[in-house]
Amino acid sequence: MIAAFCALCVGELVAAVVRPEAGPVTAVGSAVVDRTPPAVKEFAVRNFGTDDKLVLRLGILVLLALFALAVGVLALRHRRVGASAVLVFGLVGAVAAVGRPEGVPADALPSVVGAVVAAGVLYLLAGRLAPAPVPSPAAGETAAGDGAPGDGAPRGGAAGFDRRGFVIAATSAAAASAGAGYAGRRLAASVQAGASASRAEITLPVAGSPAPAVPSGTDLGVRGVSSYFTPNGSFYRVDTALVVPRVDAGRWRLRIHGKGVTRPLTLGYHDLLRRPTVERDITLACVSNEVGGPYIGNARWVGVRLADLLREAGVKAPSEGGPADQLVSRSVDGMTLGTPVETVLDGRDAMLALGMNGEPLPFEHGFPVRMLVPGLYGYVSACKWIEEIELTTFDAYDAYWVKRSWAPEAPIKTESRIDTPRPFASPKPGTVPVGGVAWAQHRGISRVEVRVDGGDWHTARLGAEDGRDTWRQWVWEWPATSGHHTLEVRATDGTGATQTADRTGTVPDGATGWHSVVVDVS
Ligand SMILES: Nc1nc2c(c(=O)[nH]1)N[C@H]1C(S)=C(S)[C@@H](COP(=O)(O)O)O[C@H]1N2
Ligand SMILES: [Mo]
Repeated sequence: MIAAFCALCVGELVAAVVRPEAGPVTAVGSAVVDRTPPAVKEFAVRNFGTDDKLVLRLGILVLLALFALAVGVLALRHRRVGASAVLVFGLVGAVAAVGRPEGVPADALPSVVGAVVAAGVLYLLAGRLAPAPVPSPAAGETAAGDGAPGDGAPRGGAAGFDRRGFVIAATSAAAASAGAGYAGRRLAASVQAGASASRAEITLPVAGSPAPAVPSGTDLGVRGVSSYFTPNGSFYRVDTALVVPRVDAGRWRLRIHGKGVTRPLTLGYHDLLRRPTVERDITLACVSNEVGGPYIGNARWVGVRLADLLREAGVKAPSEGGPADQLVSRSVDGMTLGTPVETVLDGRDAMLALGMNGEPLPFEHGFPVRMLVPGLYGYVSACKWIEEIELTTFDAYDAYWVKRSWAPEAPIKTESRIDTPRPFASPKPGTVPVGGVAWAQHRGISRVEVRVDGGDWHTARLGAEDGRDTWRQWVWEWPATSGHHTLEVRATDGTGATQTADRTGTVPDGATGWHSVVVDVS
């Protein structure tokens, strides 16, 4: 266990120099994420929510501890074999780190160096546990097994080993490891401080094209209904990053290139700040959001119109004869997302966002720059920590989630959610406000209806429309009578299409069905 602890601490220290994402636990965790089948991923998202990353880390640590115990027992009998087993673990970490989409050979270093040091520590500590030479005529030679076949088992029982020597060595190894781990943390923090400072220095521009004023009555002010704007601190977060990338805005670059790009562009953060900016209210939703789920939020974003940049680079939509139908965005952590070029150029407010609800993007939400395309689920549009845009075709390339059985194209489905009353609430008989949100980004919401126990549909009152790229609040005053009741909601979008009752899961392109809530009026 001490040797394993040592491996992790030394690994973290080396990772602080190489790259925080290359730390052994993070590397193995990321490799697991990359290979998780959709069903398991959905299970994790459903049961652990945003804590899924913590659960993954803890799982890896528990497994590692069990292996460490097994290797420790092995090392008591066969020191060299035990020490070699540690190296094998280092290899696993190294392969995991280098095998990540953004992996480079240097990413192997944290695991390799950690394992080599830990193998040495295990070898030494196991040696201290071996029986000391007993000065008796019966013992012809020392019994310290060093792994040579046949001589491993400590003879003479536990009595003979150098207890004092072991305790001193073990304590020193543990203390030195903790020191290395602490140094690693400090070093990583000081590296990140540069990114934090670059974010603190930013003053967002006043958008040349400000968001239209939010009409009064957009927020109905019904207790229990999601606020119209979602504060950054409670905005859902979905990504594969076990370590949130901290990019220094001053060093950030975005490259736009690929098929049909006649003028490739490389832009820095300040190049973007100098361009015409737009401010828009857009509701972002995750394809992993189950019916009634929490992975949706609405914010005011400031950014640069993506279409302007693409036009400048010479990009034409497929309908104009352009050769590329897919825009692949790539992030600093190797995530890839594929977006239809036609959609980005169809006039909607697709943007490279710099600001979220009045501040520079939080690190968790993609600082310094992320992409947003109103109307598309996040995994096909909302690349955080973006650093590259490549024009290609859907035939030529499958993005990260498409390789993992999600659909290549995924417009957001018309959906609605009951926020109040909560499931299994027990309101008193009388007027009970039933309320929530409904969304069909870029088509808008035209009607929301509620029914009780499968009865007639009642039209809910809608919050004023801020724009068709955002969700709308709704409320219906329910004359509630005593007893168990099932409330159901459905929305109709701006094209006149009503949300389907058919229940489907989130894979491959978003869940459908009506959200229902059971309450007990008493
Ligand atoms: N780099 C990167 N960008 C990403 C992701 C990711 O895993 N990595 N996840 C996408 C998904 S699935 C969604 S739903 C949105 C979520 O954005 P948020 O975390 O800011 O809410 O980001 C998208 N952008
Ligand atoms: Mo998502």
